[in-house]
Amino acid sequence: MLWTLKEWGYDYDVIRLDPFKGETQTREFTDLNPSRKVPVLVHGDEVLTESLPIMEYLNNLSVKNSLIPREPKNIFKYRKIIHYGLTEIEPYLWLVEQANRLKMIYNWPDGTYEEAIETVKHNIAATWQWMNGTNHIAGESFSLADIYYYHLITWSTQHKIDRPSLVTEYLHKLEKRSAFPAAMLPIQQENQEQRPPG
Ligand SMILES: N[C@@H](CCC(=O)N[C@@H](CS)C(=O)NCC(=O)O)C(=O)O
Repeated sequence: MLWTLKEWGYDYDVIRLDPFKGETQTREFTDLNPSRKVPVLVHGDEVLTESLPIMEYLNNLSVKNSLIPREPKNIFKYRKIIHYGLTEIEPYLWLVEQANRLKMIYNWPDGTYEEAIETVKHNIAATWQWMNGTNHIAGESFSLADIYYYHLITWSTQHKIDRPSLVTEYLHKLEKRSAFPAAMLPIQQENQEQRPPG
């Protein structure tokens, strides 16, 4: 979400909450988001939750520089790629987290971690073709799908899931964008040690 705010140059303030310290369980926060998840965006009277819809909301505030394709064929490709990540990759990455690093909170049966890792490996490998021979994952133009997949791929790498070199080159290309948040890499390393990714 921070990356998207920077893409359009919006002004924002960040309040960081640590779920491990109960900071997402306070009355003040659950009034904003009863599911107790970050991120939450407060924009005027609007309280917005869920990362991808927030990114799309921010996109739609900016009439120029849309990061969502506009042509029907390209919209389909963009939506398919996002939908695939949301349904076939991200839930299994969460399972990997819950059955491993967060197992003091969750109680998944033995073997869940291994099964979830295999599922992520299999499902994410099907996406490598989308980065082959094109500048960006949903076509030639940069889109919100690139931001989302940067997050998914680097998250999978934290679990030692290999990727082909063309995908590493794709990630490096994204990191060169002027709006790429410089803080993102150290935050991921910190996440790996102590907090849920996101
Ligand atoms: N579907 C949500 C997931 C967000 C999410 O899982 N956030 C994690 C941190 S990255 C969280 O707030 N966890 C706190 C908790 O589960 O108590 C989204 O896409 O925004």
